[in-house]
Amino acid sequence: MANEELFSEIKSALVEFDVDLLKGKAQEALDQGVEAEEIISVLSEGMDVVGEKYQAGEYFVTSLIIAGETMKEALEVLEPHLSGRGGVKRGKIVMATVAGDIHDIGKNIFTTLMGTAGFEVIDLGVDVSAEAIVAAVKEHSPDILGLSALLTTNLEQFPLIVEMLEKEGLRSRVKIVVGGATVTDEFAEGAGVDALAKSAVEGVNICKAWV
Ligand code: B12
Repeated sequence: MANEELFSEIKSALVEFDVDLLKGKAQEALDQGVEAEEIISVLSEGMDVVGEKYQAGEYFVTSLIIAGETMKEALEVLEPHLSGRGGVKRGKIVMATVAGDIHDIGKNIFTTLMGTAGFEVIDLGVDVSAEAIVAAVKEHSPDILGLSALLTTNLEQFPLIVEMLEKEGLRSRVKIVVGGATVTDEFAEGAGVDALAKSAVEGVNICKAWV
């Protein structure tokens, strides 16, 4: 299939950090009528390849940084094409990447999609302490709390946040969705959150069903 070839070119351009080629290929895919959301999934697969190369010792931390920057450049091409649903305000979400973790590309994709789906997004940023997250839930009374984590060493922030919300009497007032490449179903279940989304698109669908 023609798309498959283009998708594989997009992945290689990302893995080789060829920003110009990547932007050109992303635009080509858009011109061919491929949905921006689908191109983001292809880019995420490319990021997995970068992660594998890092794990194999073929790439270093600097490569991860460059990959992150390359991905952000490609997202700039795609963001104006994400399907919006102007006007309707569906609900409010407070979003954060948990303490100790500075990965924000996945979080940003999810918050962008949530914004275009009509949600009011309060993005607390990265490396956000459990205390600050609970304080934001108290202050903003969101319908949903979204948490992102990519480091297995920091996943224990999820049950900690759930416990703190329970202590404050806030847990029953907010739905919690978590995401991030290293979060497993078993962990999410044990952490006491309401849902784990394997992708940003899946996350948006879960939130739409809730609100
Ligand atoms: C780019 C990258 C970085 C960049 C991040 C730049 C940035 N601005 O985000 C930098 C260089 C900073 C970095 C640093 C490190 N990284 Co790093 N990084 C990556 C890499 C290659 C890609 C991550 C990414 O952006 N993926 C693309 C996005 C789109 O995917 P995603 O985040 O999973 O998000 C998608 C879904 O999961 C979902 N999603 C994500 N969050 C949420 C939340 C909600 C609520 C919902 C609904 C959905 C959702 O939506 C997205 C789109 O579908 C991954 C490898 C990988 N396969 O993930 C390693 C990886 C995550 N890093 C890793 C490591 C080890 C590190 C470092 C410790 C390295 C070091 N020695 O310094 C540091 C830690 C820094 C810190 N304290 O956080 C490991 C983690 C291993 C582990 N099991 O814990 C990985 C898995 C690489 C590997 N294979 O070893 N990293």
